[in-house]
Amino acid sequence: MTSNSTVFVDVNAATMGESQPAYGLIEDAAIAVSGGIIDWVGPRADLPTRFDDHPLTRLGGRLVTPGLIDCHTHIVHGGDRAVEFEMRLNGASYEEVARAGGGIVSTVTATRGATEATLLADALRRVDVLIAEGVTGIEIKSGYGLDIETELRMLRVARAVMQHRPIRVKTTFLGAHATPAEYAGRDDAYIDEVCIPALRAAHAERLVDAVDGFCEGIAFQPEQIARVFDVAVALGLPVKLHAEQLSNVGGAKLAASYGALSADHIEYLDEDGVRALADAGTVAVILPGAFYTLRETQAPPIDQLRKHGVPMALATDINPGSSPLNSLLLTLNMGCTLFRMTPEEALRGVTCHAARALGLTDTGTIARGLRADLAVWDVRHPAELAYRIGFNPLYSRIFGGTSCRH
Ligand code: DI6
Ligand code: FE
Repeated sequence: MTSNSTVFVDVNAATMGESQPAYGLIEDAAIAVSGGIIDWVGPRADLPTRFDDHPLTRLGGRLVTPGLIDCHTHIVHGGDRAVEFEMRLNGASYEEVARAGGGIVSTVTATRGATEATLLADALRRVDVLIAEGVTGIEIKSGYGLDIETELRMLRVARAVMQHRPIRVKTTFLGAHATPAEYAGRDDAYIDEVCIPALRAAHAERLVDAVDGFCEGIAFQPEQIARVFDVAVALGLPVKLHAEQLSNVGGAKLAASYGALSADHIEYLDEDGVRALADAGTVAVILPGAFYTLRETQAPPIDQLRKHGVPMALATDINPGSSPLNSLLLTLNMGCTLFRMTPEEALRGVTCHAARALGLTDTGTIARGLRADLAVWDVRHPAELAYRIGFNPLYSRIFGGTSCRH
């Protein structure tokens, strides 16, 4: 019997599997774990006798969900943008901020100047906040280096997080995030001379799990993103895309044409784009943090995504500029309150749909054969997780079957 084998009882399980009953809820459940893998889940009364030798772990009538997954973050970055935040609130325009060296450029400068140790220490502080909220899996992007050496350093730091914390990390190459100052006005040259060589180098060092881009009027056009995605496909890497955040330039359709794991932001997605996502099986990743911080007014087309059966994920988009949001629990509330997602849609958005947005098939629901990555909550109903604002009801987090009390 291994240390991470037990049967969790005195618990209600929101498995996030079947849609009926809501949340896949099993009251008075039993969850048998053998060697860190879920071996059986169901009503305790039906627990098979083959688990009689498993020690019981009693959870006091609490609620258990799959461990939460934050499927879109820029957690690794240098510096911060607090001064820019203050400038804007003192009336400076986005352009004045940019002229003062603000925006993505300032984070690129800070990241290029930061050591791997500094980037890791700063990232771990942000990761610890998510772990304390029951997060067991995260995605971390590059995209603030915009030169080969710093893009690789960012991805090495992202990989290193897993050596320092009990959490799963999927890395995403985002070299096509912005054009650096030294390539101002030469986007295509940047794509060919820096972005694509950096992607190849990251893949050769086994640092990258997926490839992303920022497809927007102020960033890269679909045809430029397509050049990066063609290399990703040739390297056998899945893609995802920041799309339709500030306008509709056809990013989501491009992503869907590549069978993308996800299209992210999508505030300006139209019904044609929704259909394209539905046909491709691409997840819509909803990011209320940037919408809130930038005081946007165009919400994503949640009703159309529902109508066409597009799975919706929710994520913090933790980044120093447009979304300095470090709470996935608050993100749940924002998805409901700002965008009218239901509490069940929101919870699916940070569990089973978030797993799908990362191409993970071994986590995201409480089901036989999946990892025992679980979160135990001092709440009576799953809706409480999205309902409260600034309150963390986590009782314990279980990673690979091993509990850590908080
Ligand atoms: N969309 C965003 O909102 C962020 N990146 C992106 O592709 C902006 C990142 C930043 O402001 O630092
Ligand atoms: Fe982002």
